[in-house]
Amino acid sequence: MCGLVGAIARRDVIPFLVDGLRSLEYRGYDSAGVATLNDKGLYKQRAVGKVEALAQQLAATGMSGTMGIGHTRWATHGRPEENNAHPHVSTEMVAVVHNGIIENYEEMRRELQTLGYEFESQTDTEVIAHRIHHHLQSQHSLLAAVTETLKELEGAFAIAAISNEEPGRIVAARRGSPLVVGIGKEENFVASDVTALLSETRDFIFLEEGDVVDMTSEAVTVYNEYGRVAERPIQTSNVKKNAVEKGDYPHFMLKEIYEQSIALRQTLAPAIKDERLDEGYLGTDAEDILDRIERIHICACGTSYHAGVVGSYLLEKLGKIPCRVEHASEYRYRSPVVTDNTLFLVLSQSGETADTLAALRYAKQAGYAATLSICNVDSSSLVRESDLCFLTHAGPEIGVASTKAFTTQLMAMNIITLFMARRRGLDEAEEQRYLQVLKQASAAIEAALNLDGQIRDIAMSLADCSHSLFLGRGNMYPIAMEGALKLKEISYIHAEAYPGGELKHGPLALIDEDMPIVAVAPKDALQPKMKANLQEVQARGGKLLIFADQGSDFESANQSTVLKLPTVDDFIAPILYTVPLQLLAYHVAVIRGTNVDQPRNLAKSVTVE
Ligand code: HGA
Repeated sequence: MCGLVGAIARRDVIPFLVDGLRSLEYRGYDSAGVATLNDKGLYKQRAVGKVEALAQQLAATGMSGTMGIGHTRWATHGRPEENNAHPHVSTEMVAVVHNGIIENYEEMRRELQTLGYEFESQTDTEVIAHRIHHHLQSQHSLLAAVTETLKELEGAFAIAAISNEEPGRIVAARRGSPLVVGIGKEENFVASDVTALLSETRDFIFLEEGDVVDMTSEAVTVYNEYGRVAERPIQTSNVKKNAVEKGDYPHFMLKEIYEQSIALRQTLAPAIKDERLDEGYLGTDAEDILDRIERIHICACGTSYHAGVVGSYLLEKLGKIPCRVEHASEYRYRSPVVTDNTLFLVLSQSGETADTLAALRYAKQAGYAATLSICNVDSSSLVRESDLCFLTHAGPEIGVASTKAFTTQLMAMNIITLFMARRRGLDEAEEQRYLQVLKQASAAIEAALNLDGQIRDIAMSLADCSHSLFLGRGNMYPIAMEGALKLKEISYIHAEAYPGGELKHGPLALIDEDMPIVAVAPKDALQPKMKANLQEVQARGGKLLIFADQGSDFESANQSTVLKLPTVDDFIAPILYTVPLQLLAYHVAVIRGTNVDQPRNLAKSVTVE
């Protein structure tokens, strides 16, 4: 959340900063700004709203400079107004951009006020600018002033700072929020994410926790948390620039829905070795660790949490291992009891989700047998800090509402389930059968995508409603939760998910002709029960949209519309049934005219608690 970018070169970097912010806009988009140092001194421009508003202002003012920092904001402290937008400036001398939260900002603010500093914003960020300015009075350099300031800050954050006393320098630091340095030729860059830098370089240094980077156009020096020069490898990224472009699709979300078939294939392939699922893919110690595991404890947030719930059903049913799952934001504040030989499993698309990362760090101190992450970003904190990792290969996901990252997490859960199941009686032949089923997931998704036109037509019937219910049973319940989350995230329609059997314990009271019910009801052992639940709805005048499969005997009638998906093995049904729900949410949102890729109040990669 919040994206920051910085550049130092021998050319005008303002156009690059603006483009970089456009790439980072998925992280926050309520206001944006840039600051540069040029012959007129420290100059900043900020605008409320999208980066485009900033771009227009910059074009009008003709601002230029060979170095600068920029920011696109997702407000945590202070409303999205121009005075709260970054960069924040102290005494026309220091400018700062910041991602994260400074937890002790109130006391710092009071202290700075007694020192005579005046505040223009309600942000926690402004204290950083003033503290750096304050330290510059006694320290010999921007690097030293930033380092002193970092000692005083509590919280998780990344910052970049410039000072008009050292116009050829950017100092940036990472503590809890991601930050990457891009290495160019006589120019260097820094950003929250490589996507902002791909137009300029492929060579990156992924900063580690506590790192401070001192950057000129000629040199990059990284200091570790103890203030010592740290050797950090330069890694060459193979992410393609067009992987972060929309191409012919009207929205990233639609592109990413359509990319799922290939993303699933890419996720499965590296986990197979010699025609068998390979535990070594999780890490060198995987076999030993999995041998010792007797329980699994899953933590995640949002969409990843739903993948965790699907995983818990699979792990208990097929993997025969006790498993629990909970929200990462709750976990570490409730004094959890840690049982022996328990694996702590976390899921996060970005690997920087603050709550999940904090849960992992808590768990590492709490006596679990080992930690395992399922993540889409190999350079992320989550991957680096867990003992084992299942890397999904969804490719960059830009739409704020997660799609391909979710279905590839489900694929990872399937594979991990088989790793556990093979220790608990699943024989080789059965495992091979499941592997063949996993290989069919991509084709099944393609068949589901063929329903896109029909789903678009049906979306009209939901577009004017204010509330909706999603129903599922068994492992389709978390898929109903995910469908409801997609709809509310991007269409702003209130959507709630219930297990079908829970309906009569309360929500049935809500049913009338204005409350559409979306049911996920493949032909599985629970379909007869689900059918009975749906009859209870129909008997009360509720309108049904049912996603079933070719083999089931649901038929469209007056009050109900049935869409049929290909029949697949239960094992991959959660992956398949996710797709029509994503398309439904997408088309409803398009009809309602919302900002599909950047829905209000949300941002991707939730790096604040
Ligand atoms: N706390 C700062 C930065 C917000 C942020 O990182 N959001 O994800 C602010 O409110 O401006």
